[in-house]
Amino acid sequence: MLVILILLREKGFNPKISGHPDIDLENNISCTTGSLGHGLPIGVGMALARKFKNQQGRIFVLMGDGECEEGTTWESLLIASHHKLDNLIIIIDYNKLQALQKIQEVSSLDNLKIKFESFGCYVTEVEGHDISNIINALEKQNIENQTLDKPYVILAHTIKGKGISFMENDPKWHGRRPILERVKSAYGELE
Ligand SMILES: Cc1ncc(C[n+]2csc(CCOP(=O)(O)OP(=O)(O)O)c2C)c(N)n1
Ligand SMILES: [Mg+2]
Repeated sequence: MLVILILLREKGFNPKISGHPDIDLENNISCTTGSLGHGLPIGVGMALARKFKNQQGRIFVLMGDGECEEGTTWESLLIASHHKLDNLIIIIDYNKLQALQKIQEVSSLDNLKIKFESFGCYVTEVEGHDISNIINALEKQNIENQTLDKPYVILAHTIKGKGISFMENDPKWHGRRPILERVKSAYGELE
């Protein structure tokens, strides 16, 4: 969530940096999604509207793996595959953690690829830390998905806190604020 706010700032917008993006049309945030499970249904509605209006363009939804536990995910996918929304791209941050716990300990998602496929999606898996992997997967969708008539899911395998040794894969950093010393060492590691 925070990453999206920071990227918007890089693009010249000035969203309020808080825990979650709140609706703020001036700064290009058209919906509030801090409550998990809302982004995909909204994205499905946008993609469907484009189909109805014969509009070009794709809708991108970035979700957490823990977020997939929300029932709205699977309700939305029923609609998305029924309407053959091949203009919908869903990128899953597949870090196997949800806030302060391991997903496996809370409510196992088992094989997420098979789950998405069984809900009528085309699924590809990538290592999610190299942006070129995501770009390749998106280009592949452009070329190969034309005839699939399905939503396209990119399962991006990631490590939470990647690149900062004391944070990597440690769920306690989900919402904890590091002291200044640690911020400095994190900047050092990220160069
Ligand atoms: C509807 C709803 N329930 C609970 C929460 C509290 N919550 C915030 S983040 C989170 C875990 C989300 O897991 P994931 O999507 O995997 O994100 P990650 O922790 O990997 O960043 C939870 C349960 C919330 N924001 N919205
Ligand atoms: Mg997660």
